[in-house]
Amino acid sequence: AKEPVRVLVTGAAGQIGYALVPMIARGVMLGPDQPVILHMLDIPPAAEALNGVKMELVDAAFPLLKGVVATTDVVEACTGVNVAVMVGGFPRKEGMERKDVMSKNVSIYKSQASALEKHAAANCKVLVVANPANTNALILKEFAPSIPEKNITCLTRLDHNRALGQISERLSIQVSDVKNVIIWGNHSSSQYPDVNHATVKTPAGEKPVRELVKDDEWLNAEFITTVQQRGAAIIKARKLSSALSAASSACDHIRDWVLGTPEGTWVSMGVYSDGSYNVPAGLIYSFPVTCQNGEWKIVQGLSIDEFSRKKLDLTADELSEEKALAYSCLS
Ligand code: NAX
Repeated sequence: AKEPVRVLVTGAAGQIGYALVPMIARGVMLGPDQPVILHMLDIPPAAEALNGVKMELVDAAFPLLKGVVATTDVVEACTGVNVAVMVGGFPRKEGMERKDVMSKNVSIYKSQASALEKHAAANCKVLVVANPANTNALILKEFAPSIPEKNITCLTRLDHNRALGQISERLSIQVSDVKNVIIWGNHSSSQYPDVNHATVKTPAGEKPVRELVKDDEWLNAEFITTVQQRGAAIIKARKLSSALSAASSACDHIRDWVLGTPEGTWVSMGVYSDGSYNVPAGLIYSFPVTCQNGEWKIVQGLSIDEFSRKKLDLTADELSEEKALAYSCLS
């Protein structure tokens, strides 16, 4: 039998946490034959609720779940973890300045970075979900210098999946027949959902999405804003932000990273930029990646037209600004 993998979920008493931990315990993240031990962290005001989640995990009698640690102690939470999904953060409340929210999250991610660096298992893979996701991941990277930068990522898979969903709805086809959309840049409304290399599986072989949709005007405008604004549309409808889709996408992100992407398929992940596609190095930026043997690689050589170039640069500019704001919170 396989050794259990220890998976940390921070902010586990929150709404994404509540959707995510049962998925992990059922094997959705790491596979149906991989036992797991869940480490759940939240803050003291949520300790009782966190304990309630632990009780439900016990009650669900998940065969793969070999243990549960529920704690408000960040060191206990981080000790020995192989995968860390960082969902906890400080939300933006009405009337708050961007700088104040940033400053709260910078201090959270700084201290959690040190705890992970000192206490997580070697080669721990980190996924930051909490917003501002790219910049929280960057802060985590800066304050955990001994964790290899390739091990620190942020979630843009939800945006990627939203783009697949929009194409499948538009064409009335199975979502699993659409692939290779790209989310470039920030997990914010400046992201660029790109369909220029996306394809659809048809009985006559793979066809470009543009050829099948036959409506460049829709693809260049409404499609993009729908994906960019989807989070806000969910809040409007549910009076709560996306949770089940965020949890499911976080599982997709880790599963593909650990177990690999299918041949000929790429996914979007926020990763540390090496300057590919002239994106400034030193930002956590969402790129198309393939994964093999537990490592991601940025897909190279895709053509970028002028329309796309502007959009790649715009979202990079926003991330550079966020980075500067985050650094100004450190001093
Ligand atoms: P909730 O407010 O329901 O849950 C957040 C939880 O984090 C709370 O239980 C809170 O007590 C806890 N927390 C706060 N500070 C903490 C700390 N220092 N250590 C540990 N836990 C802490 O929010 P939820 O809806 O679950 O969303 C969580 C985060 O995901 C938010 O930052 C949200 O903006 C972000 N999202 C990111 C998405 C993405 O695609 N990257 C999509 C969904 C979501 O909006």
